[in-house]
Amino acid sequence: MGGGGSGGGSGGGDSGGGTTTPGSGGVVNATILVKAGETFDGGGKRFIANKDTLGDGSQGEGQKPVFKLEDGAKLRNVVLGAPAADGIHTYGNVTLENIVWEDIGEDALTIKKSGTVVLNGGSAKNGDDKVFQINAASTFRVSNFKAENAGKFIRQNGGTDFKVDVFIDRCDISKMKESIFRTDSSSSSVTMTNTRYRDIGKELFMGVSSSKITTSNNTQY
Ligand code: ADA
Ligand code: CA
Ligand code: CA
Repeated sequence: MGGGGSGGGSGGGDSGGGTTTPGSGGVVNATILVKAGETFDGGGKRFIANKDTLGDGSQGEGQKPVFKLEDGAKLRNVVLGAPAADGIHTYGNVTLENIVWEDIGEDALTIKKSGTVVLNGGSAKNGDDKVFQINAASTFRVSNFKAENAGKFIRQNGGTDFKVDVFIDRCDISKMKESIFRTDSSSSSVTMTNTRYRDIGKELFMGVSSSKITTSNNTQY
C-alpha cells in the first residue's frame, strides 16, 4: 500500500464503530498519509508495516509510522497487525475511532504536534515500553479503550516541561510495568474516570503533581 489518501477500505458495518471485519489492508510499504480534514476508514482491515521500509516494531527509535494524521484528520476502524513499526503519528487536532493494535510496535501512537487528540474505542497490547507517547503540548482524550501488557499507558516525553492534559474515561488498563500516566512536567494533569485497572507496577500516575490529579468512579480489579 502506499500513500493512499482518503477513503480506505469500505468493509461492512459502517457508522457506529466498535466492530471489525476480517480482511487485509495489506502490507504498508510507505506511511499512509491522512491529509488535513480527511477521513480514512479502514473498514476493520488489518494493516501491517513493511519491516524494511517502515520498521520491525522493535524498540529501535526512528521507525516510521504506519499512519500519519494531519490536522483535522480522522482515522476509523483500523487494525494494526505485527509489525506495527512506530504506529500512528498525529499532527494537530485528530480524531481516532476503533483502533486495534494487535501487538504494539516501538510505541502505539505519538502526538508529534500540539492539538487535541481524541481516541474512542479499540485496544492495544504487548508493548515493550509505551503505549501512547506525547511529544508536544496537547490534550489527549482516550475512552472506551482496553490496554494490556506494556510499560506505561501514556508517557509525556521524558525531560519535557510543556503542558499535557490527559483524560481517561471508561478504559480498562492492566499489566503496566510502571504506570498509567508518567510525566516530568509539573504543569501536566490527568483526569481518570469510570475506568477499571489492574496490576499497575509502580504508581498510577508518576510525576504528576497531586493537585493535577482528578479521579472518580474507578475500580481496581
Ligand atoms: C524516546 C526517545 C524520544 C522519542 C520517543 C518517541 O522517549 O528518547 O526521543 O523518540 O522515544 O517518540 O518514541
Ligand atoms: Ca520511543
Ligand atoms: Ca516512537
